[in-house]
Amino acid sequence: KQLTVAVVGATGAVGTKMMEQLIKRKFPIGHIKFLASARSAGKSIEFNGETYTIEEATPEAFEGVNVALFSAGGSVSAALAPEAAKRGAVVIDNTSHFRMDPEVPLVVPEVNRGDLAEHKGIIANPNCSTIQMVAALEPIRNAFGLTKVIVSTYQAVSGAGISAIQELKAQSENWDAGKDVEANILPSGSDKRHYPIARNVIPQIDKFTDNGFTYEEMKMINETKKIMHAPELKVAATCVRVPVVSGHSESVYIEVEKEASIQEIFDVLRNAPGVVLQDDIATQTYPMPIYAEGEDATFVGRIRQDLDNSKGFHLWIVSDNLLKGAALNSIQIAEAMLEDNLL
Ligand code: A2P
Ligand code: 11C
Repeated sequence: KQLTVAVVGATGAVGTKMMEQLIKRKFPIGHIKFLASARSAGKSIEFNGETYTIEEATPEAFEGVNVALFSAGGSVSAALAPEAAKRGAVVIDNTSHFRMDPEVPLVVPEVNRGDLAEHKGIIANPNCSTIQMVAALEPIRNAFGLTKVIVSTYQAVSGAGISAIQELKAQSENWDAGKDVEANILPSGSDKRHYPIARNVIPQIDKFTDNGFTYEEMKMINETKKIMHAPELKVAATCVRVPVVSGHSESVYIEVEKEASIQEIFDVLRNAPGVVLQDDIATQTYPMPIYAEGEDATFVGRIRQDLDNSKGFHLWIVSDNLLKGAALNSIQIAEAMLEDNLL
């Protein structure tokens, strides 16, 4: 089966990776179109050795499209994903706009692939920091149960888009040259104050909600419960931006239901789909973002049993936020739907 595919936000940090993944994974493409804002319409874009012209994302652009991969911001998805679905496309949306809609499956294929069958035209791809965490925790939950998760993140700037990557680079160069350092993007383009990320860490990702947690923290809390079908699971998150280009890292404390040994946790993770165990303190082996960048897997290491609670474990989880956290998971959703005759 050859499909007509649209990539919405093709010029962006995630859109570019989606294009690479479609080629790398040999997705069965009959036709493909690249959509972005009016600013980019008419410009050229290379895909698989051929040159295409970027089109403006409009409702009509989705006529005849089978799969529409959206990563152009929540407001673009809000306006155009229903238009694409109305025209018969299956939308795989990388923004947060539809994620908590009960009509919209929120899917990490290794965790809740079965939810895809319930789709009504739109499927949501979870937040990057949520995806890598649930990919690592689901096999542990299956084996030992899971009651509590407390996570602190160390998130790369590419999560905030190409402009944030450029800002980190410019700030680093200006620091080194002794020039003024300007901040216009982080922690959140739409918030009042901006801080440098070069030589800094910022304990704010996205804006604050009324309860004092940020939207990014609430995404990790709410999305984890939805994906794992675990409304009773206790989840707390602190999300922090660090001066890394790509690769989100997470320090995660969990409590399981049944007694488990470190060796049993190792065995479960060694056999988990999409997970690579990197844990050998004798050789200082543990996951780090510069080595996760460009890789498909979710890497887990530094696993320790808590010293006060035998059912408590500490883990360090790292993955490329633009790949498993975004583009790769989106394409894996499309592949799963194709295999399950949902496309
Ligand atoms: P454009 O390059 O034309 O602005 P990033 O997350 O890396 O910042 O990328 C955002 C992506 O979303 C880009 O491809 C950008 O296209 C696209 N985009 C932004 N605004 C719109 C819009 N109104 N309609 C369609 N695409 C948009
Ligand atoms: C970040 N996790 O690192 C965010 C980016 O809800 O899809 C992804 C935001 C989202 O800034």
